[in-house]
Amino acid sequence: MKSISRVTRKFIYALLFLAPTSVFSEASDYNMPVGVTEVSKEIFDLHMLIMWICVWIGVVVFGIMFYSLFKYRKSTGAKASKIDDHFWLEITWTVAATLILVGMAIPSTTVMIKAYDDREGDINIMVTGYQWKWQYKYLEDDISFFSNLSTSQEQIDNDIPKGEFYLSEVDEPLVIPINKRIRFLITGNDVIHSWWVPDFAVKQDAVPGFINTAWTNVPKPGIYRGACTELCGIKHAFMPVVVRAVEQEEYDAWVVEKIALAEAERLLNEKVWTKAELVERGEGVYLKNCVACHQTNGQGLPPVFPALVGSEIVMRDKTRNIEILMEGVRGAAMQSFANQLSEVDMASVITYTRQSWSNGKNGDGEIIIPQEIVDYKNKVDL
Ligand code: HEC
Ligand SMILES: [Cu+2]
Repeated sequence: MKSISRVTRKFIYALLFLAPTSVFSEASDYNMPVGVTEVSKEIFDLHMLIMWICVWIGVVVFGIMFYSLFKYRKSTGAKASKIDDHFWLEITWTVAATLILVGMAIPSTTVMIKAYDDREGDINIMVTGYQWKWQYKYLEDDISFFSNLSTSQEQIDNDIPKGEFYLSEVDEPLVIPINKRIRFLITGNDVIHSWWVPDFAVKQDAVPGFINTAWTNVPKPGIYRGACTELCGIKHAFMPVVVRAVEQEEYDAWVVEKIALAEAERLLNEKVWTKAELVERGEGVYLKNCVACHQTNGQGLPPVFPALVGSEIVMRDKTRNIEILMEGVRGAAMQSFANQLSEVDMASVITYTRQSWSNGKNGDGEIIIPQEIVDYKNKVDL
């Protein structure tokens, strides 16, 4: 190898040994994250093992190939030899390849069986993907809520600097206790989404009509962030996953508080509401649930998302207005909000759209009180 300078030779060594080592080290930004759970660590180790096997196969195969190309090149007078077949050589490379494949299949199957174990968890949580948010239902505790993106529109529009967790923050994260087996039952409400938390090595498609499972057991408290990883419409990038893993006591306290809050919410149905109170509450509900499509100013994005400003239904057809919100519109992005909003929130968001912008002035001005939503639910037996 006299013709290759020392520098070039060093460079080739660096490429062969150092580059993969640094790229594939645990700390590298270019590598897969290691994660925090046992399964995620095993998946990482498996990935490294298979990666190195591939790297070395590549080194050997390309090494022999380039060496032969160089050594036996035509300009040095090399003559091609004529070999038809070679019994033992062929047996050897078939057996060697089979052994390598089986050697890879054993550790990967072991890890996969563990990752896809769908036995019941200590806590079982139903995860439902909606356009564009996640719903979490704790099956044992009867807790259910939505997790919405909380990054402000100003940040998205570049009107103010972006925060540290830009597009990776939500109003209400999923809360789970550490050191417990948590099983997720994952499905979709409208289109296919995918629930992904890299630190748990959990990534599972959320398919309408099917329930896929995943599980985790998080050893250390912390906030873990992920995202929807199935292209699910224009706001696909706006439905992050945030999981808060806490100590058992903190989790128990959270459960008690959530149940109390839900009860307080139910009691609000009996309160006598004024128009101003409904509108004020409704604005918050609207900003959280409706602006993605109908926009803050109620103008929508026609022709796909209709304007609520000047809508006949919103201004004058109370019955249909309630019905649309409760049932959704089949085949359109307008989903049913019956299970997403409490009766109070439903009444106030409808009232808000009826009173806001120019609708209050031009419409019939009627408000909707929570009891009307309760009555609707009783009538159609939701
Ligand atoms: C994911 C997008 C999306 C979200 C979120 C959404 N809507 Fe809609 N909405 C639509 C679409 C699309 C239609 C048109 C449906 C059709 O008739 O084809 C619609 C129609 C409506 C209509 C009927 C308007 C008319 O004149 O026909 C009302 C009222 C309405 N939405 C209110 C709301 C309210 C209130 C919210 C929040 C609680 C909301 N929507 C959230 C997409 C959305
Ligand atoms: Cu999605």
